[in-house]
Amino acid sequence: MNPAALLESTPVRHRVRGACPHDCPDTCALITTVENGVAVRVQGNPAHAQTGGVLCAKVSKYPERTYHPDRILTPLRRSGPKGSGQFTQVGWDEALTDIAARLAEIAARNPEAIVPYSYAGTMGLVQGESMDRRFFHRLGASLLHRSICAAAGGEAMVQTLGGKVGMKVEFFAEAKLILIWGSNSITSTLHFWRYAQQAKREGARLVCIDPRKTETAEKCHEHLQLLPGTDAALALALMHELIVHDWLDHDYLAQHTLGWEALRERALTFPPERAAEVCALPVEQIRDLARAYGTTKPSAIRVNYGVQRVRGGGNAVRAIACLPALTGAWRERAGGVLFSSSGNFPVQRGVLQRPELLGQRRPRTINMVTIGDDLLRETSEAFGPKIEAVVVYNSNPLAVAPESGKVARGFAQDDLFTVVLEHFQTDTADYADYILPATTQLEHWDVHLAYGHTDVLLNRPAIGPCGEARSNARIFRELAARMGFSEPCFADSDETLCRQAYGEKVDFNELLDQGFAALPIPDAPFAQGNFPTASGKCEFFSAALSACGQDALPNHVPNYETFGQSAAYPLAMISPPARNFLNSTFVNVASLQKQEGRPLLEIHPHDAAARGIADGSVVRVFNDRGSYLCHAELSERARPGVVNGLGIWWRKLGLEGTNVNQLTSQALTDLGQGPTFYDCLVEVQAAATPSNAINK
Ligand SMILES: Nc1nc2c(c(=O)[nH]1)N[C@H]1C(S)=C(S)[C@@H](COP(=O)(O)OP(=O)(O)OC[C@H]3O[C@@H](n4cnc5c(=O)[nH]c(N)nc54)[C@H](O)[C@@H]3O)O[C@H]1N2
Ligand SMILES: Nc1nc2c(c(=O)[nH]1)N[C@H]1C(S)=C(S)[C@@H](COP(=O)(O)OP(=O)(O)OC[C@H]3O[C@@H](n4cnc5c(=O)[nH]c(N)nc54)[C@H](O)[C@@H]3O)O[C@H]1N2
Ligand code: SF4
Ligand SMILES: [Mo]
Repeated sequence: MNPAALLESTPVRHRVRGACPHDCPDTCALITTVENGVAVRVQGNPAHAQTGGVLCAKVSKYPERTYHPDRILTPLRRSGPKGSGQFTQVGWDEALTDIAARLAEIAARNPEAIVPYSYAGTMGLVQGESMDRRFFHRLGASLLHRSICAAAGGEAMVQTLGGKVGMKVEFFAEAKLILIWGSNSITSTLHFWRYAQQAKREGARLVCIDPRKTETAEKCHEHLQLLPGTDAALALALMHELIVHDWLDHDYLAQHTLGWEALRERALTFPPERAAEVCALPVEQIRDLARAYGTTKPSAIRVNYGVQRVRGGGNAVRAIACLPALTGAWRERAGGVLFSSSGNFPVQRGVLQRPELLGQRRPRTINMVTIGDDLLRETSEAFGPKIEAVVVYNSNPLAVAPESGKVARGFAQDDLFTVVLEHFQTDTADYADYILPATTQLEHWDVHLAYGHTDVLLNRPAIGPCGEARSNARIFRELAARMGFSEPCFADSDETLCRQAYGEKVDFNELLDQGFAALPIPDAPFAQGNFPTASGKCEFFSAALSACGQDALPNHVPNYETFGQSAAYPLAMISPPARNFLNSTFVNVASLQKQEGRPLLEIHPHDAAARGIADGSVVRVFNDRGSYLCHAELSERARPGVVNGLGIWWRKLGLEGTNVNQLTSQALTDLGQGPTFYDCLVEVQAAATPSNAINK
C-alpha cells in the first residue's frame, strides 16, 4: 500500500480510508483504525461531506461483525442432510476442484441449468459485478434479473425522467417543503435525513407519506398515513388540485414535458374525494398537501422504495416523478425529486463484466423474485432446463426472497448443487453443499457508486483476510482457472478491476489520495429540461410503455391483494426494514440484535382487541401461502387495518424457523418485474407459545 495515502502510519497504528459496502443510499466514506494488524474502530470520514463523519449504529459495529466468533474462516463441505447446517472443514484446493468439476459436468449438458444468485450484500463494483459476471458469461449460465429491490421504481424513473437521476441530495437542505414519500429516512438513509433536518431548522415543512407511523413520520410536521399501494391515487389528486387552482408552471410544461394534455385529462379524473377514499385519508389532508406543494418554492420530493413494492409500484413512482414538472420545481436546485442517483455514474460495465464472453449464446434470465417457483420447476420448453446448480453470493435468498416456504423447498432438493460464498452461516448457507469464506470490506479492495449521492468512493483493505477468507473476485478468478478459462481478463487482480470500473471517467489518483471523487453534475440538472429521455423532455406520456402494451400515462393500479376485499384476510401487512439491521445482514451481531429485541408484528390496539391479542403475546400471522409465528406489539405505529412485520430476521431465529417472507408473494410489479412484498393480505390470531420460544 502507498503509505502516503494513509491518514496516519506508525509501526503499531494506522488509519485507512474505505467505503461502506452496504445496500444503503448513503454509501459513507469510512476510516478504519488498525492497531497491530487488528481493526479496532470504524468511523465516518469527516472530510467527505455526505458522510459528515457520522455512521449509522450498524456500521459503527463493524469490528464486532468482522471478528464475530461465528465468522466462516475456512471452506466447508456439507456433512448432513440439506438444511441441517452440518458441515466439515475442507481445504480450498479440494473445494474449488470439486466445485469446478460439478459445474463443468452440468455445463456440458446445458450451462443454463446453472444459476448465479446475487444481490447487494456488498454494493462494490468489484466484489459484486465484475469477475463473477465474467465467469458466468464465459460459462453460459442463466442470467439473473436483479430485481429484488428497486426494479419497479427504477423502470419508472427511466420511463419518465430517462434514468435514475434527479435532485442532488445536498440541496434538500435548502428546500422549503420536503415530501418524504415511502421512506423511513432515519432508519434507511440517515444522511439524507441530516439534510432534511437542516432544512427544517431553517423553516422548511416536512411531510411524511407512509402507512406506518415511523420514527421519521413522528419528526415531520405532517403525516399522511395512507393504505399501502395507494400512492398513485394521491399523486394524481395532487395534480388535480394543481390544475384546478392553476398552481402550474405553464412555460415549463410547454417546453420541457411530453403528453401534458393527456396527463391533465387523467389527473382530472382523480378529485381529492376519490383519492381520499382509495387512500383512506381525510380529504382535507390531501387538499392541504396540494396547496403546500403548489405554493411553496422550492419543493423537493424524496421518494423511496416503500411505494414501489406493490402491484402498481411502477405507476406510483411515475406519477410522483411527474409532479415537479407541473410546478416547475426543477428550475431551482432545491426543487425536484430524487428516487435513486445511481444513473449518474459512468460505470464501464462492459469492461467489468465482459458480456462478449457469451459469444453467440443468449441464456435465459431468471428473476430473483421468483426463485421459489423456479427452483421447483421441471424442464420445459417455456422454462428451459431444470435448475441443477445455484451459486449464491452477496445475498441470503432463504431469508429475503418472497414466499420462502417454496424457496426452502427448492433449496432442500437433494439433486440441487448449491455453493454459497458468505461471511456467516446464514439461512441460505445452511442449505449449501459448499460454503466458501468471503472477505469483508475491511479485507478487500473495491470501488463504489452510490444511489443516494453522486460521489465515487474507493475502498482499500484495512486488514489482511480473516482466517482463509478470499474475496469474491478472487474466488471466481480461481474457479475460472480450474475450469480452464484462459482469456486474459480472468487474470485481472482486484486492484486492476478497481481501476477498470470507471476507466478514464474518474481520476483514480484522486480516489487513491482522498478516498472519494465527486461527479461533475450540474446543481439543477433539469432547470432547462435536458432530461436523458429519447425526447429530452419529462415524459408524462411514454411511447415506450405504450409500445409494450402498458398504460402510456401513470395511473392508480390497485394492489393484487386489495385491502377490504378478502373476508379471510382482512389485514394488509407491510414488512419494512428494521433500524438496526440491514436487510438480513447484522441480524447475528449480538449488540444490534439486542437493540431490535425479537421478531415482532406491530398491530393497532383496536385490531388486537378485536382478536383478543395482548401486547407481547405470541401470534400466528397467516394467509394461503403460509404461516409465521412471532410476538405482537400493540402499537399506534400501525394504522388500523395494517400490520407491520419489521424485517428481515434470519429464519432460524424465528419461533418456528420462519420469518415474515413465509407470507409474502412472488407476484410481480406492473413495471420492471419487481417484488410485491408490501402487497400482502393476512389474518392474525392469538397463538400458544411454542416450547422453543425465545423469551427475552
Ligand atoms: N437500517 C436499515 N437501513 C436500510 C435497510 C435496512 O434494512 N435497514 N435497507 C436498505 C435497502 S436494501 C433499501 S432498498 C433502502 C430502503 O429505503 P426506503 O425505501 O427508504 O425504505 P424503508 O425504510 O423501508 O422505507 C419505506 C417506508 O415505506 C413505507 N411503506 C410501505 N408500503 C408503502 C406504500 O405503499 N406507500 C408508501 N408511501 N409507503 C409505504 C414503510 O412503512 C416504510 O416506512 O434502505 C436501505 N437502508
Ligand atoms: N419482506 C421483505 N423482504 C425483503 C425486503 C422487505 O422490505 N421486506 N427488502 C428487499 C430488499 S430492498 C432487498 S435489497 C433484499 C436484500 O436481500 P440481500 O441482498 O440478500 O441482502 P442481505 O439479506 O443483507 O444479504 C446479503 C448477504 O451478503 C453477505 N455479504 C456481504 N458482503 C459480502 C461479500 O463481500 N462477499 C460475500 N460472498 N457475501 C457478502 C452478507 O453476509 C449477507 O448474508 O431483500 C428484500 N427482501
Ligand atoms: S449502512 Fe448506510 S448509513 Fe450506515 S455506514 Fe453504511 S452507508 Fe452509512
Ligand atoms: Mo433494497
